[in-house]
Amino acid sequence: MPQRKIIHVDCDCFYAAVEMRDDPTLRDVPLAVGGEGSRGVVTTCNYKARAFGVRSAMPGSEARRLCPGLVTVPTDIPRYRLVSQQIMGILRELTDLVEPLSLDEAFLDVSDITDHRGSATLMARYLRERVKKEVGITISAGVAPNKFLAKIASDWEKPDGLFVVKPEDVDGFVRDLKVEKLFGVGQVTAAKLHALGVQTCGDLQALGANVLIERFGKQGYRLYEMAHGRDERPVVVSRIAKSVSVERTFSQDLPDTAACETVLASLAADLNLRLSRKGREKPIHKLFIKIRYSDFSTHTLERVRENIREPAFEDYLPLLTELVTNRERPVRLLGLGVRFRNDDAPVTQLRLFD
Ligand code: TTP
Ligand code: MG
Repeated sequence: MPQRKIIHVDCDCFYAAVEMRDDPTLRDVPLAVGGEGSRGVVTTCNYKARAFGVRSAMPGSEARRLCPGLVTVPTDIPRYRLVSQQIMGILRELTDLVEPLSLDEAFLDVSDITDHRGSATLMARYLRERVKKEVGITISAGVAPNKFLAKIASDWEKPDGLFVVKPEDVDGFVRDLKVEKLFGVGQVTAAKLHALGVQTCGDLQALGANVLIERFGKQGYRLYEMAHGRDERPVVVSRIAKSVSVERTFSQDLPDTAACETVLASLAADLNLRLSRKGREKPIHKLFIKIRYSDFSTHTLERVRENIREPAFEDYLPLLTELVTNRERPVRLLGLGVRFRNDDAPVTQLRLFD
């Protein structure tokens, strides 16, 4: 397998960074997002607040005890989501192979990108600069031959940092790497490893695969692989919900299209129920209809229909009329659906699946 080039980017104190960007009075004070009042917990805080020991998931009361001057603001996820979309958009201009892990974090596989002289380091530098200039917040980046090292690398020089683990540096880098840094190693596993005298990946290597598999099963093998800096997990471009649909198979074939029209209304009602649960906020781009005849031949038709919020029976009737050429043919299944406008991802990304 040829050497891969993976970039991991992670925004610095993301929610807090957005708040500081949008309100200059918050820039020079210790700031927590969430945790106001007596009950809430801090979602994140800026680096000034971290100097006092404030952390994510800490009750607000404890955070204020540690940092009496702490300013708190309420969380505003819709706003962070917009910023996130803008950042992901910049990443996707470089490559389609972007795997977001959360609003503020993503892996990119740039192995085949020839821009920036094909240098992943230059690409990461470029992404950091663009996000800073166009979005107004800082991101940290890690560059490495695989995901787990790239993720560790992005954290290495945080905040506003870039760290590169070159293929030839992997051995040296992992040798002294603390096992706590490994993916999937929490307090429990770390304690077990410490009990075996293991502190670093070098110690893990020395312990050997057999002992690790014996003690930790499948995870033991993964630990052994990571201890050598190996991780073959691909960057996965996640599939976004692109459509919502309902369909119904009839226990007795509907004799003709007239009969179909009578069930169309109840199908439309079902569809709206699903939509209200699954994606009323997403803008509809197309309506589609599906029909399967008694001989199992299946036909679909879709038409662009924007600016519809609750697609109704009347909206689907023209599609049915257009699709059906023989109104007397018995129908076994009828389905309706909507496709959403895809604001999050470029069309090229969808090609991977379509
Ligand atoms: P992180 O990337 O873990 O943290 P961060 O971006 O705030 O800070 P860092 O500079 O260390 O990367 O999480 C991203 C966002 O997710 C964070 O801004 C707020 C949210 N979040 C929570 O809501 N609860 C949590 O417990 C954590 C860890 C994060
Ligand atoms: Mg972050």
